[in-house]
Amino acid sequence: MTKQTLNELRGRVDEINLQLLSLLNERTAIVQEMAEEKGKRGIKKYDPVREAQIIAELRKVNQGPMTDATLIHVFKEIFKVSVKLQEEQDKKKKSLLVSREAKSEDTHININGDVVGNGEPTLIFGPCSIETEEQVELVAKNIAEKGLKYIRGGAFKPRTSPYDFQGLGVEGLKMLHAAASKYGLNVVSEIMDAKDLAEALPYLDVVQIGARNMQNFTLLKAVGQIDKPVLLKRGLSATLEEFVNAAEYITSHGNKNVILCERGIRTFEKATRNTLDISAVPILKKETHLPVFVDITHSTGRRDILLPIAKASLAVGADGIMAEVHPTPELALSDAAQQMSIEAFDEFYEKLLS
Ligand SMILES: [Mn+2]
Repeated sequence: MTKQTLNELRGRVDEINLQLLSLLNERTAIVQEMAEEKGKRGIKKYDPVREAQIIAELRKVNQGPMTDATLIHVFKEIFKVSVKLQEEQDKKKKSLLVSREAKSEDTHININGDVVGNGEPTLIFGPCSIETEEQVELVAKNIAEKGLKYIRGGAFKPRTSPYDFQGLGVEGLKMLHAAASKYGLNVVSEIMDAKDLAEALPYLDVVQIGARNMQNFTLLKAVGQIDKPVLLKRGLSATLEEFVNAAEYITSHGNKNVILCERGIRTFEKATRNTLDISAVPILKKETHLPVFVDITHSTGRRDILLPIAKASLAVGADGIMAEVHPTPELALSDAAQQMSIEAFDEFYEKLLS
């Protein structure tokens, strides 16, 4: 065989490869069309009986040199192409709005000019409960002096005991909002009941949904219809799947600006108030495109380990952290044991940055 003939033969093989590619794609497109039609009529898409028939027919007409075994192998691979493509498309159709499959880029949330989820950690501090004007003023001033942009404070308090302090309601929010406005801070506060939303909204920049309300679907649907970001806390005993679905309730009702907040889960361990599920952070970051925060106060319930827990949270990819700060924690009307004093906060903040 001359070099010339060999080149000619190579050229023919190249040509056949192109034809095969084009035919395979044509076949795949037709099978897809059939799958769609079957889907509409509710017929099962994968039909192994028909596949066996096709192979039997092909064997009958196969004249070689390809052996029957090779023919079967090649056609089974060709059948797989369509099945795999179908599986991928079905998965995409079923994927949640909050999932990475639906949107691969991170969600960035612009809160009055400050962007959450862009790689720079968002730090949210403030008292457990809003108690007095002086209290929130002191904390707001200290937060602003650090150059931070957010203050938290509870006005509607979901307390374990009905006899514990229940919060100041909208009056409390007005106090927090006044202090925040004075120092240029954004307000993060929890709403427990959809009926309070309209009255409270003018005083809020981020609406928090607490752990105990993570599956309050009426409330989730209601905050899905507002135009302010929602910080959704993970329920006390909620799986990540339940957590992500709760976020989906909000986004599917129109509000795309959801922040997920891991706050510890219930386990047998008693050394901390809850057990911080640190692995939840990278998992949520991987499976969803939403910003993920960690509430280091409620997950631990311990002032003495806030700093390493904050560092760990940021190290595993958290977009932000939340912690409680009170001018006189020992006199606080809620969560007295776990809030940082202003002095402790100064030290914490300095060490967090170093
Ligand atoms: Mn608290």
